[in-house]
Amino acid sequence: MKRALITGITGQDGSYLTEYLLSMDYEVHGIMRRHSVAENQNSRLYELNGHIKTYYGDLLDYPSLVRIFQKVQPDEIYNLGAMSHVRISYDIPSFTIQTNALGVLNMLEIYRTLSPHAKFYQASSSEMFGNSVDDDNMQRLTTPMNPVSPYGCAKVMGYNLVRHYRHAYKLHACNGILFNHESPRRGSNFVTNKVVKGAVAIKKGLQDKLELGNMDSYRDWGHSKDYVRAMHLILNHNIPDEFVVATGITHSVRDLCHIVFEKLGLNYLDYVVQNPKYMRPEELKYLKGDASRTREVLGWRPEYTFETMLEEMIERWMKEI
Ligand code: NAP
Ligand code: F7E
Repeated sequence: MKRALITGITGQDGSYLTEYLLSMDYEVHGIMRRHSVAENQNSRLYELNGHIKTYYGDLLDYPSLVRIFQKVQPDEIYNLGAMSHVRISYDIPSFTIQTNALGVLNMLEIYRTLSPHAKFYQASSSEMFGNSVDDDNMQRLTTPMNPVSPYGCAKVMGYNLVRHYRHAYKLHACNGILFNHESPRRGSNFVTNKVVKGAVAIKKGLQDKLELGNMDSYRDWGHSKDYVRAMHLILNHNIPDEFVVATGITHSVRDLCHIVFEKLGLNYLDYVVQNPKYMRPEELKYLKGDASRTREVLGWRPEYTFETMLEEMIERWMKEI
């Protein structure tokens, strides 16, 4: 039985990855932060109670990480823990850089000293590219990284540290550069779930307007369930390496609103208003990822489409609101 250790297990991806690994008979261990409302700290993991082992820890708390590594002795390490909200990273830049960059360094140091034979996956992000776009309007491994947010800057540091540790210490450490991925479990302050939740509340007569920021940025949106399968494939490829995970299809925030409201029989133009509060000091305008190498080398394919993913998200809020 393989033993996996997941940081960020309470998050969107952490919870889906846990379910996926359990379905393959892994023993799953996860690092959880203390939250003042105890019910909130593992709300995405309720159904897995009794099937996983969790430990209080923090990427910035070196002693807790050492203790957990010693106890678990993992075969596979998935470092998904991060301050993952790009707009909020402008508000709390120092915490973001510490968690998303120095947190990776902490993990790598403990990995190389205590579990050097394990495999290490780092949750890298398309936000690292910033506004760099290749001539064919896509981003790929060779696209220059010019981040435009504290979040993106920290992720570039984490990405480079993983490559450096792999080369310097001959470790099986790899990066997945994942483009945006969503699900019914997505935080409701990310744009997809915010739009779906708001549109459903409007449909049910509980809300009049939906306030958004920039509606003219484009994102390559996939489903978290498909992307956690890619994480496992990347980690278990015989050569530790970098891989891009994306759908290769891009939509604007405006398209997103149009599709979601239309599915509910509404016209978004009647309800969506812009509020400068949700604008960013510097916007990443356009993302469209080239995952052709990931498809060819790892045989990865997404199962969800943009539309089936949004339908699943609408279903969640129709039940919940
Ligand atoms: P998420 O739902 O926000 O989950 C983030 C997880 O990190 C949560 O479990 C959170 O714990 C934990 N965390 C935050 N700060 C921590 C700290 N200092 N120490 C330990 N754990 C900490 O994010 P996600 O969508 O699942 O994303 C997973 C990873 O992939 C993140 O690293 C993210 O940056 C990266 N990524 C995401 C996307 C995407 O589109 N979803 C794309 C590319 C890369 P709490 O629940 O206690 O806050
Ligand atoms: O914004 C625009 C916003 O916050 C998407 C993270 O998972 O993916 C995610 O980062 C777009 C941006 O995701 C609102 O300006 C408009 O252009 O859903 P988001 P993100 O910033 O792309 C990357 C790959 C990650 O790695 C991150 O961890 O939507 N937008 N109006 C808005 N965005 C939000 N959140 N709220 C609005 O009201």
